[in-house]
Amino acid sequence: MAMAVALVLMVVASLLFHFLSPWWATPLASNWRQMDDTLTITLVVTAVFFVAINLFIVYTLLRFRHREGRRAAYQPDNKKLEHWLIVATSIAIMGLLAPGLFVYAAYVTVPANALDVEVIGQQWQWRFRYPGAGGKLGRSSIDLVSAANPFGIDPRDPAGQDNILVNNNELHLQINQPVRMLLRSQDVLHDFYVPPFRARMNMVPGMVTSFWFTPNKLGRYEVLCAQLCGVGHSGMRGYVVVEDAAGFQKWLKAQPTFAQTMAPPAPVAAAAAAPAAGAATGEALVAQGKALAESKACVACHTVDGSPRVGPTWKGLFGKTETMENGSTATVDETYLKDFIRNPQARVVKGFAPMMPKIEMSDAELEALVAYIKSYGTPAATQQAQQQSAPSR
Ligand SMILES: [Cu+2]
Repeated sequence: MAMAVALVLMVVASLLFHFLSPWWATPLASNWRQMDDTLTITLVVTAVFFVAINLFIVYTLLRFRHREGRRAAYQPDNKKLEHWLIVATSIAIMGLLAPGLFVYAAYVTVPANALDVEVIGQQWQWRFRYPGAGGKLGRSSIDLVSAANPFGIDPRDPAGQDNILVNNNELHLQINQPVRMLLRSQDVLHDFYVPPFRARMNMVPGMVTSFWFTPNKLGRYEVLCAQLCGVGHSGMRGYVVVEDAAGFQKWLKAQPTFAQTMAPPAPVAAAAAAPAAGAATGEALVAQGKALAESKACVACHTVDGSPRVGPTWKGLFGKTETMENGSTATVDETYLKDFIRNPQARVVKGFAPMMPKIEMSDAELEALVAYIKSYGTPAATQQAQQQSAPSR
């Protein structure tokens, strides 16, 4: 009797939880209503069986409960019942699987007018590439990845020269324009997922996977990595901005082409790289470093408020004396930070696991990031460093 009551309570609680739960899907912002419909079908079919099977058990518990003087009947098989069960479960399983096949067929049939956009995942950041005026993405290879060429585009392939590069975590798309997302990973398994689009796909090192969708609602949506890809996984975030055609074209024009990024540094970048810049540039440099710390997901492992996470906090780090795993010590100055970021596995700080990934950064980017870390250093150390560096410049 207690078991029967427990089962009824479990069924009622499950149904109440479903209808009263605050966790509902985000509003749909793409063409994939079919994904939601498929999920609803799955939920309804499994819910009907869940309720029916549990209530059937409750019925048998009550109907065949122990009574004095009554004996159980032995019935080893019942062909008629077996046939019925086979038919019913077959129909239910077909009902569960068939809609998914139709939706998947649509998911892999890309419309002819779809714009190609490449997404590159790396622990724990996103990059994006669009074809330029030539309409083609140039050849790329993991072997060609370097600080100057983080996308690994083949400089000898003419098709890659006009490719538009977005070396941060914000992707822009045009409303009602179908896009085919071409996904690559530079290290481990990742998964590009924007919940309101309902479309996602794993990113597998060594291959290009793809899916398509049409964003149909203006807005700024969060990108998540949906495959556990290391300690910084939860910080692997980005944004997709869906805007009108004019806004999208304007944004796209402001992004550099591959040829431009490979050209000798522009005067602006050179100024940012020069440490002798004035106070205003110093602030801009710190702001640039902050943006980098966010887009490269440094903040997934390093805090700026003193609380420890996977890596050392940046609060009070600059100027501090760090002890290494092998007992040696080192003062955290600009050279130390740059060396560490450039080659994170070369030495191990005591108390921390050697798990920091190598993130390709240009000299200018590294300068900005170090300036940002420095801005959270101990006040005395920062002042000292400024005094030391001032006369020599
Ligand atoms: Cu990831």
